[in-house]
Formats: sequence, C-alpha cells, structure tokens
Amino acid sequence: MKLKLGKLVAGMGLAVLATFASAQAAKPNVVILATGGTIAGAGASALNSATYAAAKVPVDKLLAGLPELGNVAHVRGEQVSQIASESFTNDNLLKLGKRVSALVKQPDVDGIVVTHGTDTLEETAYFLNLVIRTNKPIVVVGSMRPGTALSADGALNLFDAVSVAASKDAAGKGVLVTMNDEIQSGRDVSKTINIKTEAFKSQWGPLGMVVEGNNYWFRAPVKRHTLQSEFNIDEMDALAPVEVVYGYGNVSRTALDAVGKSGIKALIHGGTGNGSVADRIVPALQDVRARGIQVIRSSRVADGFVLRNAEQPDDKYDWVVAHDLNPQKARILAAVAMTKTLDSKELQRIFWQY
Ligand code: DAS
Repeated sequence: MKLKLGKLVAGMGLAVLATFASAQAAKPNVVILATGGTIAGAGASALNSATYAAAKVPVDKLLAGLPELGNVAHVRGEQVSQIASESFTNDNLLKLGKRVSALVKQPDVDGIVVTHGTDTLEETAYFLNLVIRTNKPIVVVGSMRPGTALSADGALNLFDAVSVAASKDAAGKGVLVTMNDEIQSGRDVSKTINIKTEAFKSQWGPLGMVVEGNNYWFRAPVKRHTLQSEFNIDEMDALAPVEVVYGYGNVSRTALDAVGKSGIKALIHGGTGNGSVADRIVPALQDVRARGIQVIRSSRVADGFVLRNAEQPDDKYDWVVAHDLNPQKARILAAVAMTKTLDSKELQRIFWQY
C-alpha cells in the first residue's frame, strides 16, 4: 500500500515538474535593450522624484530588481548606451535600430523592449516604427521618476512593456510605448507634460491599456509601419540632416538663415496655429527652397494637423506639410524619407502615408 502511495506521489510530483517545465519552456523570449534615461536614473533620496541623475543604473541591475518579469517571459538585457535621451543623435538611432533589426531576425527572439529616456522617447519610437521590418512586438518604455523615488513608475512601466512585448496580440501593431498603464502607438505618442507620470499622450488616443499583465485593445494604427514600410534600417548608414525652426511673435529670420546654410536637406518650420508663417519669414523659406532644401510646414500647436494650401500656398512654393506630425516627429520622417527621395511630391506622399 505504502509503495503504491509513494509511486502516486512521485508520479504527481513528476507531472507537476513536467507542467512547470513546459510552462517555462513556453514562455516567450524578450530582449531588453537599455539606452539610459530616468528609468535607469538614481536620486539622493526617496523624496527626489524630479531631482536625480539619469542613465546611472545598468540594465542587469534593472532586471535584477524586477524578478516579476520572469512571470511573463524569459528576459535578457543588453546595454546599447547609457545616456540621457535629450543627448540622442542620429548615430544613436542607427546603432539602436540596427541592433533591433538583427535581434528580430533571430527565431529565438519573440519581442523587444527598449528602455529609454522620456525626453526624445517619441522620436526613437517613431524612428523604429518606420525602419524595422518585423511583425514582432517592439515596445519602448521610460519613466518620469527614478527607481529610487517614492511611487516610482519605472518598475510597472517596464513590467508592462515586457508583458506587451511577450504578447502575440501585440504583433503587427507597429512600435508601441507603454507608460502609465496605457499602450500607445509609437507614431502618435508625445511627451505632453514634463513633470507628471501621465506625461505621454496621443491626440488620437491610446491603442489600449495593460493591467496586471493583460492587454486591452481598443484600436489599431492605420498609417504604414514596420512590415508595410518602404524604409529599411538594414539599407541605411546615415540619416539626412534636418533641422527645426519655430515661429513666434516678433520672430526674425536670423536663426532660419543660419540653419538654412548649415548643409541640411530639409528644414522643418514649427509654425504658429495651423503651421502659419510670419510674412517676413516667407521670403526666408523661399530662399531656402531655392537652394534645393525641402521646406516642411509643421506646427508648434500640439494637436490637430496642418492643412495643405491653407495658411500658405504650398503648391505654389513647392513646400510640404507635415500632416499631424509635430516638428520633432516631422524631423524623423524627413530624415528617414530623404535617404530614399529628395522629391517634394514624393515627400508629401510619404507624409500622408506615415
Ligand atoms: N533627461 C531625461 C531623458 O533622459 C530623463 C527622462 O525623463 O528619462 O530623457
């Protein structure tokens, strides 16, 4: 009798082990590429939620501090850079993009998370959305408070990012951003508040929410991205030089004239209102265009979109409008698009489609 009971218990134990092993084996593999920012930041005390040093904590320490990640995926980290994202350059973007592109080609990689500073997170997310040819989930994540602060947001943001990157239902939705329980489109999202955890908003709304590791989707992107993109990081070694100038009361053409002579291929004008251009700036932009530089009208106003031929005769001046893209995102699209075309009509098509 005892022998039978012993065999039964042993059998049950083996069955539990086998189930656990198969569950472990079934867990997706997610690679976390760390670039720096507040999510890797450290403050002097728990009360320092806004005064701290960004880009201090290495990725392995970040992951060691969040064992719950193992509940949703097999994770491993790589330190791609360790900088505050306001200092990102085109070279940082290309290096990160090429690493993401190499990893998503690996059959044993199911999803990618990029930890990043929040200042230019929206630019990096949009860049990857344009140039990485994959259907696999790519999630960019940051935090508004360092991990050392009371009510730090980084740990849950990172857990959400890994959870979404490990989800099959996140495939094919373009590059995503998880901040403050929301799943945002990398194309649409922007940092709209510079000191609150609910900083990241899309004027067209989030794609969904992630709560306790479950995704709740409410819409999907309609603009071209990732696999439907005509752009490919594997075919890029440099991005086109593009600069931004802003419109405001009493603006002079001094800055614009200087930027226009700095070797750029396109100039983004962040105008007032619906991309308006001050009367004394119109000839300055026409001079820039006459030198073969593309002129792209965006707006300093966060929401809405610039209407072609409304505030300015774009057809007549051969200018491009940035649609709903803010100046910093318009710079990313122009810098990517002009690795393939310098034609203004092609550029306008690209701004409609991406
Ligand atoms: N300086 C900011 C950055 O690295 C810190 C942050 O919010 O991540 O973008």
